[in-house]
Amino acid sequence: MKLLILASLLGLSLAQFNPNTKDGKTAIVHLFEWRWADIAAECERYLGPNGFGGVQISPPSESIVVTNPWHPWWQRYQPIGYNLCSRSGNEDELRDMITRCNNVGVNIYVDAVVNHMCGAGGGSGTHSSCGSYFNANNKDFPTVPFSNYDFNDGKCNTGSGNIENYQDVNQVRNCRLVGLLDLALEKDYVRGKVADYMNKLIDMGVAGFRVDACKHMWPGDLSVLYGMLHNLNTKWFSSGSRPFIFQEVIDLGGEPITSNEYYGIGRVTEFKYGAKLGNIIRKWNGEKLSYVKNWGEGWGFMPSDKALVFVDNHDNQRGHGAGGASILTFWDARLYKMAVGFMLAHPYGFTRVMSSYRWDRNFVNGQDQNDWIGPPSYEPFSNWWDNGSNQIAFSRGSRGFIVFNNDDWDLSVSLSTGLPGGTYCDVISGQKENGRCTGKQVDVGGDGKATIRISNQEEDPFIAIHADSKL
Ligand code: AAO
Repeated sequence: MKLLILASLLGLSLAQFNPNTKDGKTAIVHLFEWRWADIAAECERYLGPNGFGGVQISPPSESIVVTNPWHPWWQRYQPIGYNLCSRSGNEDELRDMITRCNNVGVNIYVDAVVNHMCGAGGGSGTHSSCGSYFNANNKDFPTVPFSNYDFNDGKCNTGSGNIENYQDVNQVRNCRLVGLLDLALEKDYVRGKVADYMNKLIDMGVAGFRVDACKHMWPGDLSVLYGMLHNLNTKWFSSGSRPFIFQEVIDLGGEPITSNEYYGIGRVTEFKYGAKLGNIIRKWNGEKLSYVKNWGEGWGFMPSDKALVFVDNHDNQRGHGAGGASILTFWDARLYKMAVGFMLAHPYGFTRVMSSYRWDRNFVNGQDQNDWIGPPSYEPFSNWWDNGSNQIAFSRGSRGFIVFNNDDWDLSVSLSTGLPGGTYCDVISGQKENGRCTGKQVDVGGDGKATIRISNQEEDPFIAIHADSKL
């Protein structure tokens, strides 16, 4: 009897390590910032037929909408509530995607941002992805609702209220990560609201979660939260299946918080994997490919059945998070393909492939000024400017910018173009030919601004520049 109870307890707790993939598939792909409708089509057209076990999707929860910089990818890591609309699509599109992917044997794993809400400086208003009102100044998030009582600030002991020192465990878990309002997950009420959000997704058919920023939450609180989650939807999963949990904890050594505090309650991201593999394939620090003979635990990684592994992730492919310069990305295509091939072939860990988008990098002192750029699928009408008369300008996201002067006087003004810094060819007065511009040139600064001059005497009193007219 005792043995039976022990077995069932173990069974319960072990279940969330199981990715629930069909036919024992061992790899998933992160479709970073993809739209739900596109993911549904990708599941049917490519991922299902080609043996992918699942997709990690970008956070589906309602987030703040940031306009400076313009709609950065990272705005989705600042929830203002748990309504299900984002720039990837609305709730109906999300449900349709989950259904269609499940129907072709491809699981959906949700990136759950539950450590915090938006940044403390997020302001108040309806600048959110479903248009819901919130007020970051007094920590009021009415759609959940969360209020001032639901945050950790009283327990944080740093002057700034932010995490200042990763060597202090209390700071890391009770203070604000880069200014993000830190939820008090120790409160039953807060856990209940977070569990409701995750359970709604489970009932819709998702197979599990990437849990964001777990280093910043107490493992005990997370354990209770995971225990509150429903079993998976029996339309697609066998009865009693538990949601797969993989927790983002960056542990490259040197800090008091370590991965092993978390792998009792779910899998954990193994960041050492990509950092070391990058060194090996780049042949840095005297590393050689032949050294991977004992790849895995032999390299000081966590146990294989606890690890979620990847060559790069959405943070470190653009200089956020951790891992350093050795991380291989699509920018080093030849080496990157070898690294991904090695990862998929090797038995260590449960593997995640990265699928992202290209953006124009702009390095100033080794820092990419464009590390914020959002996905190309989303090119809204933006950066509107007018002089109250007959001069106007606007951009299409970060892809194109146009200015008109239909006044009887000159236009001369500095404007935000939404475009990455660089020199662009105006495609009204000329065009880009063999890398040169046959018309006017427009210089866009690192801050996206350009000084525009259009005389009212010109034959065509307007200017248009776009991503492909960059010189
Ligand atoms: C944005 C703005 C901020 C602004 C904030 C609030 O950029 O300027 O203050 O809004 O208004 C993403 C972006 C952030 C963005 C945020 C919210 O990356 O730039 O902030 O959305 O919009 C830590 C966490 C880890 C986190 C990582 C980025 O531990 O959880 O920072 N990753 C996740 C997501 C990520 C997201 C968030 C969390 C927030 O994947 O996309 O942020 O939801 C050390 C620590 C790590 C720590 C890093 C970076 O790493 O160990 O725990 O990660 O520092 O601070 C060596 C060491 C390595 C060390 C590294 C860097 O490699 O070995 O341990 O150096 O020092």
